[in-house]
Amino acid sequence: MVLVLSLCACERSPVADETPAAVRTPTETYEVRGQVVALPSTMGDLQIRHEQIPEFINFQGVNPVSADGVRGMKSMTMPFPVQDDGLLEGLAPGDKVSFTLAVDRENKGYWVSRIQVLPADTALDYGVIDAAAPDEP
Ligand SMILES: [Cu+2]
Repeated sequence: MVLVLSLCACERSPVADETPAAVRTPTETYEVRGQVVALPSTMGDLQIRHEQIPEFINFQGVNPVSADGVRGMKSMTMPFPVQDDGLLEGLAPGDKVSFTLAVDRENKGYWVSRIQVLPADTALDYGVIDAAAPDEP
């Protein structure tokens, strides 16, 4: 396993943004719940309205607390690159989902590495919505 990983590292592009997410190693992963707002299109990435991520560590290595006392990343609607387009199969706007957010802090990148549709009657709790990232389009 170690050998495979080091071979991958040798083949990596030196430019972080050109490295497919699938061959990057995340510094952190988070299990997050939310709702699909829009599928990827020519306009951009998969959009998910996600619940608060209390343990989130930002690119500066800090687990922030907002002025109104919310720890980590507040609930918001934001774009997510996906590790593999296969993850999007059968996914539709409005679906409630559980997903793994992978973060590579060193290269300031993040992506969805796993996604699973939850039952439609799943109750989501968005708590305090981030005003800087408006929830409604
Ligand atoms: Cu967010």
